[in-house]
Order: sequence, then C-alpha cells, then structure tokens
Amino acid sequence: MRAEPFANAKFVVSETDAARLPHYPAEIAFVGRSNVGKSSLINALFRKDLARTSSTPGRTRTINVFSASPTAALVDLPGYGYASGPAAERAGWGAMIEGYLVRRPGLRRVFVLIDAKVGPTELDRQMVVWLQAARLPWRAVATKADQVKASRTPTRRADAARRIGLTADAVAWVSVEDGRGVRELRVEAAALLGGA
Ligand SMILES: Nc1nc2c(ncn2[C@@H]2O[C@H](COP(=O)(O)OP(=O)(O)O)[C@@H](O)[C@H]2O)c(=O)[nH]1
Ligand SMILES: [Mg+2]
Repeated sequence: MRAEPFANAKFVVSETDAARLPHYPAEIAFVGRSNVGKSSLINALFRKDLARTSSTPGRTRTINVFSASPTAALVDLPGYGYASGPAAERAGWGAMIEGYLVRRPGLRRVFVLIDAKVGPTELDRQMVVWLQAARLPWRAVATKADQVKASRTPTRRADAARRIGLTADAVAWVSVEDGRGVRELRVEAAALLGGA
C-alpha cells in the first residue's frame, strides 16, 4: 500500500441515472440520512474538499462519484429521510440509491453512516435490513462523534451498535471535526479498494 492513500483523488461525475455511471473495479458507497456527514467524511478521507457539504439537509440529490485512482472510487449517494420536498422526488432518491446498489459489480463495501448522537433511525435500520437481504457487504460508521460527551460515548456506541445487530467495536466511531477515527477509516477504505 502507498504511504499516502488517496493522494490523487478527483471528482468524476454527478449523475441522477445510476445506469449511466462509469464503473470502477473497486468502489465504496456512502449512504445515510441527509446531513449525517457523508460528503464531509469523503472530503476527510481524501484530505481534499471535493464533495460539496451543506448545513441544509437534502442538498445532495445526485449520485456523486470521486475517483481515488483509475481503478477505485468513492460514491456519495443521495441522503435519505429528508422530510420536506415532493413525495415523488423523495421516492426518486430512494430509487436512485437502490438503482446504484443493485448493479455495481465493483462494490466492495457500503459505508452506512449513522449520527453518533442520534443513533440509528428507523430508516437506517431499514437500510441495513435491505443491504443484508441484498447480500451486500456493509460497514457501520458513526459520524459527528465530537457531539457525544466523552462520559456517554461507551453507552451511546454500544446502544447504536445493538440496534443494528452489531457489537460496539464493530461500529467505526469518527469525527471530521476532531479527526478521531478518520485515519483508521482511510486505511481501511484504501485496503478495501486494493491499495487505491
Ligand atoms: N460537529 C460535526 N459536524 C459535522 C461532522 N461531519 C459533518 N458535519 C456537519 O454536518 C453538516 C452536514 O454535513 P454533510 O457532509 O454535508 O452531510 P451529507 O448531507 O450527509 O453529505 C455540515 O454542516 C457539516 O459541517 C462532524 O464530524 N462533526
Ligand atoms: Mg452530501
């Protein structure tokens, strides 16, 4: 593995139709509630501001692909669970997410992002159940860990994990704000992508 994974990360494309996306031999997809920190985490893993972040939920309505190399990509999927907006459009985001996930031979892992303080929502649990039924490999990542008091962290982490059928140590606990867990997750992602 290279000393510095993801040194050549690039934005590739923003697309609403999963069928038109370029394929990579190795891909990691990021799913989660709108505003959970998907784009921020991609930027942190890449150490580069490539993905647009926003404090306004429901901003990313497209699938955004970022390449780590010619053979590896991180894929930022539309956020789910944003309450406002026309129902048809919300269903469209669901279809976009599924449309991507069901037809990616190169998909190595789906990172399911969960807010560390809020814990898994009903939609997060549904996503996990769906991924298990589809036999897709997934990885739980708790974001914004800086928002949880240190004294509450072990309980929060164990509770969050239990609600999606995992043990505490199986949930990556990260914060792009204070940087915890980011380096470890970068190493893990680079390994999943074959060294990227
Ligand atoms: N405190 C804190 N805020 C974060 C963290 N990660 C993301 N955010 C904030 O959460 C908001 C949504 O982030 P974004 O990456 O756009 O979420 P996305 O909709 O899932 O892509 C932005 O205001 C970010 O600055 C984190 O680790 N800690
Ligand atoms: Mg985003």
